[in-house]
Amino acid sequence: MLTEKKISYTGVFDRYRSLLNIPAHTQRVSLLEGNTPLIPLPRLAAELGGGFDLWAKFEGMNPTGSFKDRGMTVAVGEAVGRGSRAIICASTGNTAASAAAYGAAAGLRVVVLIPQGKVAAGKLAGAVAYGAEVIQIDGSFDDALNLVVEISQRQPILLVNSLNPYRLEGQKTAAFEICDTLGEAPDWLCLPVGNAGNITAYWMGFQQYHELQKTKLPQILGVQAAGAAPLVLGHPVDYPETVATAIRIGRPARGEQALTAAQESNGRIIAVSDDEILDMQRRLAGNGVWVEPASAAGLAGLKRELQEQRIDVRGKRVVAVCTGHGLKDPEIIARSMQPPLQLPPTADALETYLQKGME
Ligand code: AN7
Repeated sequence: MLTEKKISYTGVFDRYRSLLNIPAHTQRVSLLEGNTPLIPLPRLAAELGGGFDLWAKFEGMNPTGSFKDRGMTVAVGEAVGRGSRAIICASTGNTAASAAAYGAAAGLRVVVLIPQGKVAAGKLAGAVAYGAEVIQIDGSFDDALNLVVEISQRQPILLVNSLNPYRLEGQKTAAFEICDTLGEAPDWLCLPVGNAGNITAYWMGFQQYHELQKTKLPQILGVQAAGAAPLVLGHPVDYPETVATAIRIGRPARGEQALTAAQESNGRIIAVSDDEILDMQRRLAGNGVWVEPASAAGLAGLKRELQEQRIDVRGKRVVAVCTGHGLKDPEIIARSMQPPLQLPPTADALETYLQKGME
């Protein structure tokens, strides 16, 4: 006879509900997001100079392959609770896939606007697979965001970009998880910055946990791509460009809050080149953690700061947030790395090949 086994983990809404600042009408719409691994990276730490502890918070392990699921479970649950029948977002890809999945789980109409030709294949495929209405525009993410903000004010369709405060309420749970795993906050947290919702949410989360449990506060290193670095340049970027399409954003909606988070945490926001991003993507994969390009930006920034001796992490604990899975963007690997070798299907050919590597 089957006995019912107790389910031990049921998602961030159940685990952290009492810490979320959300309306009482918020429903539970969960795909068991969160509870992502904090992976130790001792070899990569040694490559970067050593003498410190390094972990990747691998957010690519969420149900749709990115950190967006933490925010979407709460934003969609709130939408359902208030009686919304439809949700809309602009997206560089991951938000679209996440909104599509949680909207599908809740039985909502989902409309997503994306910049044409600039969304990685795995993200677009996800949005389509989950049944969203995908609309491509001849414009940037920033143009798409302006459109959905305006239309959500005119029509009964709820905005689920990170301007929606409940997205941040969900995303701050990643900070709680890191503190729960390490016992307190790390000394440094590095992460990529695009529309700047995530850095804002982490800072909210670390502050809240510290007030409640004295878990300390990390210094935050936010990292933009050099071709899309409005927070470093100090002005909007009209035509952002970067290989890290997830953070190809020129007018971050929560830019002011990101700057505040960096400043209050005694950290900073810097920019790295596409080459530095791709190099770090390869290094991470070489340690068994394959992330999409944007998700390597945080660590690429750390490497730069260490190299230029602007940061001292000796004896310290550093967590890098790896926001999305490498499977999201298979094309970049085909473009930036060697294609696989082709051999005739014989043992002799294989033997000759293997011996070359052993000489
Ligand atoms: C993998 O999906 O903006 O600074 O529309 O997909 O909170 O915007 C994605 C952003 C980092 C930046 N890493 O986070 C979208 C979108 C990955 C991302 C970011 C994104 P924010």
